[in-house]
Amino acid sequence: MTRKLKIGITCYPTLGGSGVVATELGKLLAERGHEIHFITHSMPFRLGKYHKNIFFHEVEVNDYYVFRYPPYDLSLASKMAQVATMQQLDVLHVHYAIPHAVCAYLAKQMMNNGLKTVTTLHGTDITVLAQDESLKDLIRLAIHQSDAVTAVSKDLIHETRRLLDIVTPIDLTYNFVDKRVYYPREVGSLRVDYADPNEKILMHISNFRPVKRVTDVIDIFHRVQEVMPAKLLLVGEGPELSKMQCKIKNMGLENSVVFLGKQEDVAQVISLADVLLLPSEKESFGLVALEAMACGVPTIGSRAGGIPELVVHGETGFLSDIGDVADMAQHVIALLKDEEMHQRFKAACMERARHEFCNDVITMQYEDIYYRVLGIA
Ligand code: GMT
Repeated sequence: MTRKLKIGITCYPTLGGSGVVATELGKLLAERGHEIHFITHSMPFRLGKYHKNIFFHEVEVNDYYVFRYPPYDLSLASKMAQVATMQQLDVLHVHYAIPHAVCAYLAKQMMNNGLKTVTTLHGTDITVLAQDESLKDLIRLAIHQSDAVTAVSKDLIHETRRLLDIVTPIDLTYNFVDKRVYYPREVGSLRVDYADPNEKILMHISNFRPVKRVTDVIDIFHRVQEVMPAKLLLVGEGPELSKMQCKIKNMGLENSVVFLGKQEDVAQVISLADVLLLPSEKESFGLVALEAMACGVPTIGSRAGGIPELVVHGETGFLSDIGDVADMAQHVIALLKDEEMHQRFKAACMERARHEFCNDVITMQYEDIYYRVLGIA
């Protein structure tokens, strides 16, 4: 029997897809018998109830009065080294190069005992941060000092190589969803709270940052609503919220758009939608489109980054050039007017999510990477 491992995981516990993927991966590895130690500043938001084999170590920041900016990164590196020693970790798996991979490198230097580190790149750490010349060398150092580096799409591997001149190997590990959680939920009774029976539901879920192009979401909806009765449900919160509210008011769409705020049970909420809109400027993968896909909801979006690796144009959704809201609206209308095509797309979505982005397969890919860096065949 292959040896069970002790794995430390660090991620942004309260934020976005990278935190979700890291937490779900930890839960799945724990189910497979590995011992998982989350080392983060707060409890990962998807961790939920008690799980066998999972432990949480809180990073406390030292706010000694001379510090104008309390040094979270140094506290994290010390905590990583402390947990690695106490728990005799085999591997530290960090999600995000900055600062987590840099902290892991520091922890490794402190330990000097062969602790292995794996870094998963999620996108923003490369496509946004690596544009900053002052951070480039630091990100490059973090990548080169990791024993293995993975990225969540082919596009992100390509971008990492292009922006940072990285030539060392990067493993492809697509995002995944747990098929026991993500499946089409029965939402008939909930749906009536948001839409009349003859109305279609369009949905967008994100952190409302500029890269998500949330105003495009409203423009697409506006065009669709001129042709067919529809509602737009917006899930999430973020910096573009006020701008969105203004635009909705100016367009007279207040009665057709509902803000649902942040939602815990994404599978339940997504199951309300007829289509998901994802017109992002940048998107290394687009986890939300996979969550929708697994719940049988096609995505209409942009050809940004890794989205085309996930959404098959004309089979599980439709893709247009970034900013081409007229084309995206046309796709929504065509799909929602044709019930046979919509049902075909829904079935293709579930099939693709289950087979191509299956939690079991991707968890085993990560496991293989851990065994490889540890030299265990
Ligand atoms: O998209 C965001 O703003 C959040 C960000 C994150 O750090 O969670 O998402 C990134 O990682 C996700 C998980 O791998 C990917 O699905 C998202 O595409 C990626 N976001 C971007 O590349 C903009």
